[in-house]
Amino acid sequence: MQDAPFRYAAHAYGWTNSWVRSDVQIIDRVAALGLDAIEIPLMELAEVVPSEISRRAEENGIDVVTSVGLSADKNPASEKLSVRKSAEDFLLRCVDVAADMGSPLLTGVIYSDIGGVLPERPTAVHYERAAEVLRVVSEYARDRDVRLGIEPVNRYETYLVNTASAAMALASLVDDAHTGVHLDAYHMNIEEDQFYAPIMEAMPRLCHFHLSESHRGIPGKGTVDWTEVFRALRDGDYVGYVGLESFVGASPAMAGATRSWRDLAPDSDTLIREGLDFLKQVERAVYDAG
Ligand SMILES: [Mn+2]
Repeated sequence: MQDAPFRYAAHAYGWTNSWVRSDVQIIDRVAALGLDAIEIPLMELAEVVPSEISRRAEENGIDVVTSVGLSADKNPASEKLSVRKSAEDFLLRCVDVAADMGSPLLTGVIYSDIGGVLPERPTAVHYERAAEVLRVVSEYARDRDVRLGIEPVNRYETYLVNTASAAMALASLVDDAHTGVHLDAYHMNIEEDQFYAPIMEAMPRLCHFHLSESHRGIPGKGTVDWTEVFRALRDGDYVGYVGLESFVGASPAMAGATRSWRDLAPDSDTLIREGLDFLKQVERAVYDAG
């Protein structure tokens, strides 16, 4: 039997509506649940104090990774130059904060705003605008040892990148090895034909994977084909982070954008504990069989 080369993370929005400075204590909780890393959201960037977070993570012996979703005033694909410039400035600050807390990753919806609508089908111009911003950010991120990850999300959350192949296309347009792709089973369940092939397609650039269930509840209780997910990660020799991402019900910050209003588990500790148990069982079965 061979150990799967994953480091399991949990997203801090499982325990907070929006990150505030005192949320640094969530790190203790994430470590106590047996995870290897915490995923810190950078939406409330002013409340994120890198030195406090990295110290707390180090004390607990876990890693830090970061992700972000952009608001409409910071949309890299916008027709307005000032909005694209705000996106670039914000993402550069995110890279600095990520690097300052020792995160090797900055992933998420970093190419458009979350929840934005377009009255028409996006064209090559929209992708080129997003790529232009990401090229600048990626080059800067390389100098700071942070890898960018483009996370495709479902059609109700972005008009720009919904699938693994669209993420790969945008990453090729950025044309920087430091720009990777981050997949999420929840979004894949809505947009892809299946799990295995898209994960394999993204594998050359895969830098993070969200192990989110089809309803964002406890992994194992929905319709995601987890065996296929782990089979692809195994066959593609993926090494790196995988993360559990769920949101506190009725949270204005993320539940609003993702429409996760109902209670999907008794509480986040239960979701993580039961989900992690289940996912590690599937992981072991798949790796033992391979
Ligand atoms: Mn995700």
